[in-house]
Amino acid sequence: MYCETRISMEDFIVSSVKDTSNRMQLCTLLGKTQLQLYSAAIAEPLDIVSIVDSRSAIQLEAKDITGRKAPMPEFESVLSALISRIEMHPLQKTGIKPLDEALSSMEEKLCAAAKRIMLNFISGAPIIVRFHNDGDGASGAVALYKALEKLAKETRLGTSNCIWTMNKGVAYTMQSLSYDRLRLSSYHSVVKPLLLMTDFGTLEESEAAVKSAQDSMDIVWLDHHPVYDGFNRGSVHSYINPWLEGFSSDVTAGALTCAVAGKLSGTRIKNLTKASLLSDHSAYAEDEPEPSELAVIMDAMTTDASSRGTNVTPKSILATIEDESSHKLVFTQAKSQMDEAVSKGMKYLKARKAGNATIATLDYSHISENYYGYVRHGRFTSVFSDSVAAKFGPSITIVYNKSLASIRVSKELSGKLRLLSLISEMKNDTDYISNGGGHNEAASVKLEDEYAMRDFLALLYREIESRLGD
Ligand SMILES: [Mn+2]
Repeated sequence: MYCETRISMEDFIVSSVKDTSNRMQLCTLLGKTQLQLYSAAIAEPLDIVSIVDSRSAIQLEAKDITGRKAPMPEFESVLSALISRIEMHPLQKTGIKPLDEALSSMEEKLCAAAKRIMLNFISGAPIIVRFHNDGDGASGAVALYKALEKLAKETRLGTSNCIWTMNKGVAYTMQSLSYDRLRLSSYHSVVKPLLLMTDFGTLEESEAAVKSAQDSMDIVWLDHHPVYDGFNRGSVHSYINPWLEGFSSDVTAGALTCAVAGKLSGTRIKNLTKASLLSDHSAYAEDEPEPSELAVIMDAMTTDASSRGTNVTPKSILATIEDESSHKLVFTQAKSQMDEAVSKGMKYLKARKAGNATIATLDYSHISENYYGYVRHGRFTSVFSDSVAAKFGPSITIVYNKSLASIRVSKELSGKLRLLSLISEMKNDTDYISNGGGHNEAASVKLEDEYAMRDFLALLYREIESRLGD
């Protein structure tokens, strides 16, 4: 009788503990398999627990905790044995040749990022996913969410260690960091917590917070914004940016993140990848019905949440996408608002020539009072610039709103104009630009106050004319 019990007895190592609101702990245990159990007793990372029958165990009891601690090498070998059973999936093709080539040249780095995520997933250590509040950021987050849900089913683990946050704005700030630290305080794990950032953060404002975050978290960072002079990826665990790999912003952060999600679980990512291209006006974007609707819905939901100051999760985005009537409602409303705003903008724009190109300028006050939600300054400028290009050909679209100017440059002009360097020269030569940045095809400039806009525009026209003239 005693012998039988010993045969079925199994040792597990506590790899992660999450405090829950009902004074129970949720423990992730690693042994011959991975297991999650609630515990009324206090367990700590690296505790060895003995569970008589792991299949029928529903709760960890005080008597299960042996009082012995696992040495770190033993924990590591148990974890790596479990992970080696899960194979990485092959890189999925999107069918867009230059994009597939870019992604496959980055495959090794994407795979390393996926493996780093897997480490936390299997060991129950927390993963904070922060995504930029637009369709590109959201597409990557939705793909990752689907991938981790699928993995959870396959490994019989839960996803309570995954924390989803829409990042309002383009920086990882000290405030973001202190919020993340607060949320990590209810977890105790052997493996270091992980912060995954997608589609934002490559700017000087993030430096301090990224640097101090690394005491308590590893960072996997997928971005496609141009790196600035003096950018130092430092000791960030994985920083993947097409600009450092010989490509440009056309390879979206969503495409990178979808590729990582596909590697993790084989979840289908084609339409989400295409939606990210459309949302960010990538040169690889193709107008297909399903991805276009996805892009509009993700743009609309993230914008709406931003304007209300609330969070939107990949789970709620998926729920909207998958429910036929909400899908239709969100899409049609967003689309018709934008169409109306754009045709109004086309009436009020002022056009001038610069070499063979057209500069179209619009005062956003003609638009802003009448539209809420999906129609926002930056996104309006992107959609509006498509209509401007359709009417005038190669063009530069400037939409200004009080002290903020949003600028779009047709692809065929962007190499010659080099918008980012133009903005930084103007910033050095004048005293009214507080900051500016983005991509060479899409950027924004913030002035010290709205009264400087006339001077700014006059100088900008001259600079554009001189660069495009010769
Ligand atoms: Mn983006």
